[in-house]
Amino acid sequence: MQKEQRTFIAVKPDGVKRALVGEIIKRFEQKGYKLIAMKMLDVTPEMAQKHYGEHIGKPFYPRLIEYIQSGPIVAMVWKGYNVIAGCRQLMGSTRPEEAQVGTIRADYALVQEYNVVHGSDSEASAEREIAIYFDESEICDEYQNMAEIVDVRLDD
Ligand code: DAT
Ligand code: MG
Repeated sequence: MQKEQRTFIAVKPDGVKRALVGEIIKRFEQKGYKLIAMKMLDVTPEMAQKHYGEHIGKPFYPRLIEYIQSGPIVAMVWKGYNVIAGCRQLMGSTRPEEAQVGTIRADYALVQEYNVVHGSDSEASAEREIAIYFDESEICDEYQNMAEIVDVRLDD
């Protein structure tokens, strides 16, 4: 069965400051996922608390909230077959030192406190996180990407 999903991806403030936005987007595009929304923004305290609500009370929570507000992020919605797990795979483990070589976090990050990219971990988190950062009217899901256009032409 086709498992078409949406996921929320963000280039975190350290990724933006280090000019890794294009590199990170490139990896998801090359895989074949479809970019359906994107914007740069400063995360507000309310957004930060909603985003990381599951971590409230943990020792690293205050620094996590401070870090995600330490500069603009690039927020995105991606769509595709198994996109949630697929993006997590391309991102690599939370701890860059445990991430597989070739993943974003292994290639570009040293420590989990600054791991350059966020990606939703389940369908429920994806929909919850998308709603924090985007209104449904901002999502451009109507266009066909080249893979779909080529498929249609070849079927003619
Ligand atoms: P992920 O971002 O891989 O989904 P997570 O949801 O468990 O990981 O945690 C969110 C972020 O919080 C993570 O990207 C980095 C930070 N973090 C997690 N565990 C941490 C810890 N033990 N010490 C410091 N920062 C941590
Ligand atoms: Mg997480």
